[in-house]
Amino acid sequence: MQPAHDDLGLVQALRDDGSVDPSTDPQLDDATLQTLFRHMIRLRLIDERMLMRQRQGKVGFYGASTGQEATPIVTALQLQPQDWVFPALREASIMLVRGFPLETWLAQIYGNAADVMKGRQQPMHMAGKAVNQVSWSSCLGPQLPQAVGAAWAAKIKGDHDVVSVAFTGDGATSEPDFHAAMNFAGVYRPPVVIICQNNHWAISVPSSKQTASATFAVKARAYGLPGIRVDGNDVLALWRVLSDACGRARRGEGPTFVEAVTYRIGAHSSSDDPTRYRSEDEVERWRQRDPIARFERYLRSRGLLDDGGRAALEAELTEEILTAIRAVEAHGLPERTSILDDVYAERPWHLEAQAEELLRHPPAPQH
Ligand SMILES: Cc1ncc(C[n+]2csc(CCOP(=O)(O)OP(=O)(O)O)c2C)c(N)n1
Ligand SMILES: [Mg+2]
Repeated sequence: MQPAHDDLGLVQALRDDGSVDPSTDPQLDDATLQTLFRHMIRLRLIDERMLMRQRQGKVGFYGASTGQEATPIVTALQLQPQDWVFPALREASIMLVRGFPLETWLAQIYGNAADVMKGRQQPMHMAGKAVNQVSWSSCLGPQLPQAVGAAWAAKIKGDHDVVSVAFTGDGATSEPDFHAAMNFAGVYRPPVVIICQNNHWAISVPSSKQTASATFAVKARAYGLPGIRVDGNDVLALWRVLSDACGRARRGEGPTFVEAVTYRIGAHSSSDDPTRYRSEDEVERWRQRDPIARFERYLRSRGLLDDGGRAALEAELTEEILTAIRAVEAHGLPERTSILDDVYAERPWHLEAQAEELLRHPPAPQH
């Protein structure tokens, strides 16, 4: 595919009947296809379990990726250990694909004594030094200039072969940081890939109210970088587009902006009720284009999956997830006085006094 694929067309590979368009087929081997499927199912099961945990009051907040599994999972499989990821709300799973332990990842959602961040982050702000993944910032947008800056630093330092990948939602493209990042990327041409997951909604605001541009991809033209629009529920098309974009960055050929067209099947987060602003008909239309179901049809048509294999995979992954959840839930809250740690090398007298005062009060009830 040509790098300057910046028309408004949608790159697709998987057809509805489970066959593939040969002109965009990345021709992945069986093992890669199965790895992709496994990670997507794993993410869906984790989301299901964690939303239940949120409803049970075990965790405060959760933001699921249901319907949007393809983009983070395909991205993760393009990355090498030295690459950096600057996510938005729905890409924490990239850490897991890159080998981050599930238990440590889950502990960051619980924020309990098992959490390496000592419960100081909000849930869903997972980060991992070992996998070069930075926590997102809660406010929309800052991860984009951060990623472009990290890529620019790599370029200046001569760290060839280090790619930064940044994510944004459709809504966050209205933030000044998006425009600053795109402009900087266009001018300085660092090795960065900026991916917009256009899931059609920014909580209750539809993407039609977010921009007057015909697409999000077309915005890249104004900034002088290639913009590509890809079916974000089509694993094979994503592979084609994202391997191209990461390859270009890795070879020093500059940045790419990718709009992945997808849909958030569930609520924005555990704090949202989407029935108040969108129709069940719309959701149902997108359920028909579920990225996992579409991919599954393809795997079955290639003889790589059958009912038995599907059930065994789900049982195995469910067991893994429940075991990890149980292990994390066995921990209590972090040591209360740890809130005073990590500011000074040694705790000074006034923080000692605060620690003593804190301990004179009874601890908060545990779940
Ligand atoms: C600067 C800022 N404004 C508003 C919010 C509240 N907020 C959190 S998520 C969100 C919607 C984000 O939509 P989008 O960028 O499309 O990402 P999605 O959640 O759909 O993946 C909003 C408005 C925020 N976190 N930061
Ligand atoms: Mg959105």
